[in-house]
Amino acid sequence: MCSVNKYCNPGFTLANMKLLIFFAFVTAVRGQFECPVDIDGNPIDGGFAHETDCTRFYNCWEGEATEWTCEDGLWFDSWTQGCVHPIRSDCKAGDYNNARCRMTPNDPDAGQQIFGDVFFRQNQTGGNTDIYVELRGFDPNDAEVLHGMHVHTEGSIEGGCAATGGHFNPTSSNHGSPASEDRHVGDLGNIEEDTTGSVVMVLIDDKISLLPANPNYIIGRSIVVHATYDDYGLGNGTSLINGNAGARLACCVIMANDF
Ligand SMILES: [Cu+2]
Repeated sequence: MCSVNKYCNPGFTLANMKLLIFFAFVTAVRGQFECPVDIDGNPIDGGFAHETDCTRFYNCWEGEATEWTCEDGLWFDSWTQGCVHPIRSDCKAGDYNNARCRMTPNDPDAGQQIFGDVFFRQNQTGGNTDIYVELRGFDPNDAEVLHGMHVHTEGSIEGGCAATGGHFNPTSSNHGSPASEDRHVGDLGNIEEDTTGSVVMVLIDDKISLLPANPNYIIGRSIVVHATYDDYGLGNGTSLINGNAGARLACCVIMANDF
């Protein structure tokens, strides 16, 4: 029943629907939205974004649409079928380009197994890119609380994070802090783990871009999270190249969040 169709999410289950009910309230408008059908004309169940308002969506069940609104300023996300932080959402009504990167540990036998996602959002007219970092698996008992995070040049994690190459640096600049003018485009700075070894952070960056015509376009490149903190080019040794951020804990390829 779930054939190839952009409205079709094979992940939709009754459990998803319970989650969706938890995060949203019904506005009880029926019949305003035509639920999509599959190639055989059978109605497709699931949540579908509103045409112009990312806080609203339609829940289709056996061909019947009910309109819902996300609470707390959250936006509907068709991939997870729930209401999420706006930067995480794939809603297209907001004129944004979206990307995501699903983290994979560099070494499956290492002590710290980092999983999670990094989401990106930029208005199609340009400007800053919003980044939502949601990672887990850092060791809360070691001395490392800050971890350097960068866009690396190559969009491959084949055989581990070494395949990602160096920092994305189209301007041949020195390594620096995200606030510095003299920085690699890929220099996103440090992320900070909490007492449980997780990271939930919003970063805003004025260099990276999700617009294909921009030379700082990052989709198809990679993100690397490092074992220790980035010294922003102010340290010794290879500081002006890599910020002495240490080993590569985890990495991922940046994909358009556009399904
Ligand atoms: Cu790096």
